[in-house]
Amino acid sequence: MQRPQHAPPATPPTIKLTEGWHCLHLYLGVNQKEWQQLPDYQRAEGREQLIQLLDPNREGAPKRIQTSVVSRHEADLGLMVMDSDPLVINGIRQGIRASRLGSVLVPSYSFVSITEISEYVPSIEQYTDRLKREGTDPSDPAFQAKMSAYEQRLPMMNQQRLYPDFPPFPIACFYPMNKIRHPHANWYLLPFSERAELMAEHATSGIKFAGRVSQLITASTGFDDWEWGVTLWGRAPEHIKEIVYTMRFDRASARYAEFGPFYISYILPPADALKELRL
Ligand code: 76R
Repeated sequence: MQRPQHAPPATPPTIKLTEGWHCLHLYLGVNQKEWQQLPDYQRAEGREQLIQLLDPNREGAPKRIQTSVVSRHEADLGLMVMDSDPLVINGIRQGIRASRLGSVLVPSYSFVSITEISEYVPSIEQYTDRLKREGTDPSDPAFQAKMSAYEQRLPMMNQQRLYPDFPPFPIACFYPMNKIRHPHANWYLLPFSERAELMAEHATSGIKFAGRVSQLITASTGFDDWEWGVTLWGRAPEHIKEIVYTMRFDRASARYAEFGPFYISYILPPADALKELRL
């Protein structure tokens, strides 16, 4: 029997995503007064609890967790946490609060998002069409080579978008962003074809940073106050400045993007990060 159109899907209710991971960026500051009040044995115990909690290799650890030390004064410690289960992620936040250092490490900013494959990632067919439009002849061996390279690359790239590995780079930059809805520049009133063209231009400018910057765009419409979280990892600090500056000139950013606060941070293992924080 055919199900009526308004019936909910037959899958059971769940807090997990059909595909992809939940993501939390969490920034915490040290409350010096609270720290000074802790006796030595509690400091040591708290330190051990945190090193254990934030260890990416412990049993039950979230699928991904990265600690970093933040430059701007609003925070000292930065965490990026990803998992299929949002409660595993929440376990990190609650675990910090419930630890001996719970009153010392005070959250000052957070950002909640999910991984996704952007609607502007060209399918094989869209990629073929684009090559043709750009004037590559389908009988040209170069056309075939580009096609098969893309066919090979796409599943890997999609895996990396949904279930990302963190790159071995020492610098992380996080900021939230929107595409604006102003009367004279409303991204959401553009036809898909125009948005796709602008995003293709954006991708072309991004690819020039391959090997120097690695990016992860997580979606947050309905999950947080901004529409996307941008996480950039840099091989060296100047590449972060250069990519953000360069992209300001992409039409998709120049005309339609607005940005929240930028958090630049330096990645360290938990024990080293705590040492850096003098904890
Ligand atoms: O995922 C891909 O590589 C396919 C092409 C691509 C898409 C669809 C891409 C490439 N991006 C896509 C989507 Mn991006 N990106 C940003 C920012 O600071 C700014 O001006 C904007 C912040 C940076 C720095 C960046 C980097 N991108 C998006 C989207 C989602 C749009 C949607 O779905 O509606 C946003 C918000 C966004 C923003 N992007 C790239 C980069 C880089 C470096 C690349 C090239 C990646 C590569 O090497 O292939």
